[in-house]
Amino acid sequence: MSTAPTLEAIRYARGSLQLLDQLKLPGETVFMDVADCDACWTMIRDMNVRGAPAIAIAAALALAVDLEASKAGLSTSAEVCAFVAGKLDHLFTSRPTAVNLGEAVQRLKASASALAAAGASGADAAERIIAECEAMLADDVAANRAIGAFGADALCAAVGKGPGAPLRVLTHCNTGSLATAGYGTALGVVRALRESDRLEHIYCNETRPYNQGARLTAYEIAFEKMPGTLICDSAAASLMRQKKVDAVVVGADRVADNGDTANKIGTYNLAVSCAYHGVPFFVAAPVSTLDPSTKKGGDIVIEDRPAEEITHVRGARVAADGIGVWNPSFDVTPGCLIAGIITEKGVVPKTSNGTFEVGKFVAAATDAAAPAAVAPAAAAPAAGFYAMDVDSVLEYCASKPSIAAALGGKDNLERWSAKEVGDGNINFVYIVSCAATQNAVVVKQGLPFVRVVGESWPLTQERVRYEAEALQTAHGFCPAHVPEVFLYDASMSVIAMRFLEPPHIILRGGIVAGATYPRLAAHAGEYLATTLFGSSALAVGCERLREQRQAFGQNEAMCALTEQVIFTEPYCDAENNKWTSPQLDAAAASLRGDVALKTKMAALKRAFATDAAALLHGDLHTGSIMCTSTTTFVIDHEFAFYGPMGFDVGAFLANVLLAYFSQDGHEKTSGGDRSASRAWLLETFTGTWHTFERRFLQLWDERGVAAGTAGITPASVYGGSAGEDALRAVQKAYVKGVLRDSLAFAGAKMTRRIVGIAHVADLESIGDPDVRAKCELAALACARRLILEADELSIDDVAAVAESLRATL
Ligand code: ADP
Ligand code: SR1
Ligand code: MG
Repeated sequence: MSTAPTLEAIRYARGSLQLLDQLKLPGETVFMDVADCDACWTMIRDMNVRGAPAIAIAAALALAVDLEASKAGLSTSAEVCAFVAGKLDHLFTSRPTAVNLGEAVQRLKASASALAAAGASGADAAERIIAECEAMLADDVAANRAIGAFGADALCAAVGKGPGAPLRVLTHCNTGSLATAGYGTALGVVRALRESDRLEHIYCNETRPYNQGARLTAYEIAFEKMPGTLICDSAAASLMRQKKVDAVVVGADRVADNGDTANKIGTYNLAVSCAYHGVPFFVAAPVSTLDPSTKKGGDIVIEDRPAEEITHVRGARVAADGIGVWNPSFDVTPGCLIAGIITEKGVVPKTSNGTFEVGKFVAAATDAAAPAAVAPAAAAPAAGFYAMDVDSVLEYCASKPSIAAALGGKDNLERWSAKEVGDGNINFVYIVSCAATQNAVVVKQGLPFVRVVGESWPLTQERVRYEAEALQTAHGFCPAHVPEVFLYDASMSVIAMRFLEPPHIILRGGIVAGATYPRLAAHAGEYLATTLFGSSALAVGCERLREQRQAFGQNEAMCALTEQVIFTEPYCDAENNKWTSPQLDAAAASLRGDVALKTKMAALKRAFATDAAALLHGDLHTGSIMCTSTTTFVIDHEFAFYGPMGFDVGAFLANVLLAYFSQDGHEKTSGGDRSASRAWLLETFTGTWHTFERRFLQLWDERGVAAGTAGITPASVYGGSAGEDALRAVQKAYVKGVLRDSLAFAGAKMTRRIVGIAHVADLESIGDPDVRAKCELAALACARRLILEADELSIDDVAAVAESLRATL
């Protein structure tokens, strides 16, 4: 056994011993000289060898040194096995937190036991163990290079600056060649970025109190002439605030099953700052540092370091005499603050609740030679995201001044409580209330999947931004019918808004129960007219409309979902479809063969995708409306997009008609007379359209001309009575077009609620399937006419069609 592997392990220091000598602390050797196990134990304990991977390799090489010296005296493999176990058990006590050390100890002990069990000779067993120790060195460098490659790509993808744009990265402690066998873990990622011309700047924290960043990382950076800057640990947040950091990458001493990560003290501060500033925070570590047997960060034992590390600098006391000292060696960063854990087998995927399943990853990584799964970028939650529950939502609210203020301040924190009331298909909704002030807020959180289906249907959390913006825009246009938003938190995918207090209930629920809402048509018409007109070119002009559309974005995922579940699936043999069977089997089959309907559906889908006339709600059914007998509020704008006005109007009308066709079912199954409900629903159907039309044209007259919408409003171009006539003609054609679209979209919406994935309680709550099926067949017949005859029908015609179809029930 030569000393070469040990020197190779510190190849970085080799040419620069003099410089390193100046950097070292009194008594510190900085690099590991050839050592036996006893010396190695001391060097690990005294931090002369630091860095989780380097500790493991140092221990292995120390074992090799001792084994080489003693092998002649070990005549059987059982003796070798006992020798190895004794040395390793002792070495392990030098730094029990270092998971790589434990892993190396277990691995080498297992190899020795296997050799003994296989009846190897003592000499053979000793040689094989020495070879395995030396191989760990080469393996570590190879693993680090793989970490570097995966990490460079992961950081670039998370930062999203675009191909080729270099990154400004911040790191903590030393994770480079001086902490590993070579290349480094987190610093390996930085090296890989640099090697591929993707590093603009590397900042390193000095890493108090032992200053590994200032002494070692800074040394490595300077030695390789990287563009680098040393900062105080306490300057990191300011650097982020000045937008000088694109990403942070650190190493790890131990990663628990849920992704909680123990690393050098100060790491947690960095992660918290990153979450606040929206900077992706990564951990880079070999698979050997992942420790699924430790379930969570709280289970990791943190060692305290000597007080002198803080009270003294180079032997001289700098702290006041008599002061107490707390000097933990590590802290634990919760998995939810970590954007990705980079290993030599790929990036550990994040679960939908924002943490990790490290054990699953390790099992896959150790089973397969190929890299394990890399986290899918599209559905990965933002750094800092975690899925809340009724307890954590309280802490969350306490941390947000705007929410705390809405609850009446934090003085009564202990009297806050929360319940989850989400009854929709997509999200989680908490009502947080204060028993002392009687105030309440609604906190809505979007998870990266469709709630009603589960994690198998991922859904981007970007939708929450769309919802927040659309809610705020709609509130601006129509404050009487849209709740106020207090907060939008991108990293947590949270919207906090006004709680619509009892007796507000979901409109659909009220209708199913037999209630009527005399103000609904007026309120729905007002909401539709003000929001659709206000966001259209009629109000803002063509140029501004284009700017607004671009600024808002596409809400691609939600539009794609709508296209799938409304325009496509009901007319195909799709797995998601469901209907009252066998009663509706024939009707569902005939939809799939209905060429006329399919042709219209293709045109509607095209209009949905291309007619970007106004900012729509995008999902305006009666479950998206809360009301009392005198008030009406529209909520749940997560499907918002710039689309055809008729899509929103049609959605509302469709749901009123579905409610209308369900009334007979309720009458037959639950008793009672629903004739008043039926009459009110038809009045609401026609009344909503009439209110919308009247108010829309009023707004056009009042504001359209003033807004200078030339080309859309001929009066503003031509003036005079000819211009006036032209304006009226344009207006008439415009609203006729909106009605045509509205009826056709209404037909599509009715159909999908009967044969597609998501049904409505109006029909679903009719217990008797035969009765329900009859209502559904009448609604389907009405829907077909709406789709095929949208061009010819007036709103009153449709009411008459509905009445005559209902009479057949
Ligand atoms: P999803 O997007 O999952 O459909 P919703 O926005 O429809 O979620 O909200 C789900 C439920 O939460 C609603 O049906 C309603 O009962 C309740 N809710 C949502 N917003 C409010 C609010 N502002 N005030 C009172 N209750 C609300
Ligand atoms: C997967 S279910 C999708 C439906 O739920 C929402 O409420 C929308 O109506 C959407 O179409
Ligand atoms: Mg919803």
